[in-house]
Amino acid sequence: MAENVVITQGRYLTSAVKKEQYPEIRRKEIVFIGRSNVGKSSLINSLTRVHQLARVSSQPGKTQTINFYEIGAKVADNPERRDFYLVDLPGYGYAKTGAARRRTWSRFINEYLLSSEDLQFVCQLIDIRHEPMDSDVEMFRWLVNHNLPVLVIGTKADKVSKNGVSQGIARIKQSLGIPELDVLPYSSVKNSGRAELLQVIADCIFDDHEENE
Ligand SMILES: Nc1nc2c(ncn2[C@@H]2O[C@H](COP(=O)(O)OP(=O)(O)OP(=O)(O)O)[C@@H](O)[C@H]2O)c(=O)[nH]1
Ligand SMILES: [Mg+2]
Repeated sequence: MAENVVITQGRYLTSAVKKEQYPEIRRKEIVFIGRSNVGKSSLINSLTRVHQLARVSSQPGKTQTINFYEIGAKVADNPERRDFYLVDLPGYGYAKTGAARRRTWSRFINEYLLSSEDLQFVCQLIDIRHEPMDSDVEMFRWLVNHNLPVLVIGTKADKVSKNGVSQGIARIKQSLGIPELDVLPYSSVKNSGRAELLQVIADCIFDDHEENE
């Protein structure tokens, strides 16, 4: 499965804090959301295999704008390349972020999430090692309540044992209150989960159903 989907290019396109700054050329978008430091930017680098495409930091609060990355992908037995956007967001729930800043955050992020017509699904990242925080549960419910499809990803899977991964997934499902939820474990250090996530993305960007309707 790993080589069924190939990323042919990945480059930073633009950053936005308001609508006028979204990319002019419309493409399908897949967005990454999660607490500060959970590993959103690292996952984008792992997925594209473009070193330092998204800026990573051990200090939470690194990403402060909506960052659009233009990605090209091909799938086996299909000569056509498809271009799409991976969208990196600032993290939520950063304790040092003041109330004013949190309000600004929610304003521009909510505006983006609710107004983008090209948004395909939201990858919500939750640290697999810990019990999801209230902010994670609130964000998940908010997305579901706004009919945004969510794929939950358990990050930093390399930091726990195989057993720890299963426990982490069970804990996430329980906290979010959906026992049958699919949670994808991911490690940006080992690139585990990458082939599975690429397949989900490829299924979506090579699906022409909507356009043909
Ligand atoms: N071991 C391990 N460390 C990781 C993994 N993913 C991210 N990290 C580390 O976690 C820290 C935060 O990673 P980022 O990718 O910057 O996190 P972010 O979610 O983009 O953070 P903000 O931009 O602040 O919201 C960095 O020190 C990364 O090296 C992973 O899969 N495994
Ligand atoms: Mg980041």
